[in-house]
Amino acid sequence: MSAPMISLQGLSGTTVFDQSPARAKSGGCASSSCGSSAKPHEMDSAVWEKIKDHPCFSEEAHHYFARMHVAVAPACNIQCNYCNRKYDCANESRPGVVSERLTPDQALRKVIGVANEVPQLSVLGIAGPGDACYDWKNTKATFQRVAKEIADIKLCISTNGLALPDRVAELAEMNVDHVTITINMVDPRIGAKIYPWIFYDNRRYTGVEAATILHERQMSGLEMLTARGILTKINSVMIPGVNDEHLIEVNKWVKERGAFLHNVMPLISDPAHGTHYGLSGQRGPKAMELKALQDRLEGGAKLMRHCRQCRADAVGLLGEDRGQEFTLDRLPDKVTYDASKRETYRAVVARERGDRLAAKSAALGMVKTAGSGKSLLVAVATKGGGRINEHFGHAKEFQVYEASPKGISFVGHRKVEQYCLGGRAEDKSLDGVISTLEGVDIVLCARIGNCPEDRLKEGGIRATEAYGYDYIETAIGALYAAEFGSEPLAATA
Ligand code: CLF
Ligand code: SF4
Repeated sequence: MSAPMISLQGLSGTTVFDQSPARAKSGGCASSSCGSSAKPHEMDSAVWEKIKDHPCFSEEAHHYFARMHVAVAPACNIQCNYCNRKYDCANESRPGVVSERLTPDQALRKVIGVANEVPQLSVLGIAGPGDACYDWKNTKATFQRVAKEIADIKLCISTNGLALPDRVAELAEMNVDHVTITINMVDPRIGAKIYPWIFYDNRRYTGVEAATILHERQMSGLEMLTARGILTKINSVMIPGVNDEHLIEVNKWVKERGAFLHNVMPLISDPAHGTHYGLSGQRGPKAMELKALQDRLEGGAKLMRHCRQCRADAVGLLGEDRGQEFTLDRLPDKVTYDASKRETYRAVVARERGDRLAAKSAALGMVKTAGSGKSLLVAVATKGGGRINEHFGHAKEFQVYEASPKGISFVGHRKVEQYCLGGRAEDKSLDGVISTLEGVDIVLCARIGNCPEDRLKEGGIRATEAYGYDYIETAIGALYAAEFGSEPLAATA
């Protein structure tokens, strides 16, 4: 039986949950145990209510819901060696990207403008461009204005933690349910290699003394949030040779203090960004090094593996970037919130989501009974909705899943340069895609040409469009069963 073909296209702007095989053939290039994936039956219902529409706190939700950031908090109270103040806070966004600074009133106009056009919008985040808890006046004024106009939007904040203990009471009062703290160390001697200075209590501290204060404030802020039932996500930047091994200890500490998720992100280090690490040749980890560390962390604090290190003015589903459609000069001077598109979208998603959950459960059963101890790494081209609905040549990223007797887990994503641009395929980009997909066994996409399929094969990676428009887990379950000797599932649940 085929999965129902619900069209969300009219509601989702430029993001298309395209489920039509007919469309697929007509265009395009011719040539875990992850805690954030947990479902209602696997967790406390109050917690599920908090995360079910949050694309960062729930892997499952990130297939359907979008966040936006407003850059209202430029001031920062520490220096990180991976940050250049010319750009935005690299704790929660890619370095090298500068966003449009907004006043709280401008931010409100932008949020309403986006909410009227992007029905997937569920979360407003403030992630800088400096530190949201230090630049508190702007952060608070923005949250208050937005909450008054759009009562059901979730408020989310990201901070380095130094000023956090002073803000916890007000965060709770404003119903901010989701807080991210960047914690890169619990040993100040390691901290001194990451933070050259902090500014605290009207003076500047350096070295181990600075890192000790930062560490104590971070732990205290985390404990205070846990005590109030506010969900916390810990972001850690993986810096090879500096804190990579140490993040195992960090994971233990934050788990003990009630962190909901731990998100280990790769250091992005480029001399062009002018950061200390970029200029001194400190490298970031490779995709497989990051995955190996995340695998070692399984069993500790639950991991987030679907972070996209998005822009500080990001708008849209994780992995897509619609920020440039909503710059101030493109917004009307006066905007009035219209809830209708978001409400209709939610009703459609509720139905689609239930159907996908049933399909996933059937696929998991198949994988677990396949009788093989082996694992399969699968890269999926998707535009959202939990389906294989993107052409190979149009993909800007692949979502990576691992199937094993333990189940089917989302284990990360790999960003790539789009291979096919306007019908023209770039050989150089294809080389890059093949090298980025290192370690992957099979690529699933809605459409792929003979040429890239053959080139992938030469690189030891199989690719197929046979499961185009199916649910991701359904296809992986069928593949795994076919691969390891059990009866394959039907192509759709
Ligand atoms: Fe923004 Fe961060 Fe809130 Fe999400 S992002 S403040 S928790 S709404 Fe999400 Fe972007 Fe990763 Fe951040 S994908 S960088 S984890
Ligand atoms: Fe830069 Fe953010 Fe670190 Fe401040 S907290 S120095 S803005 S990366």
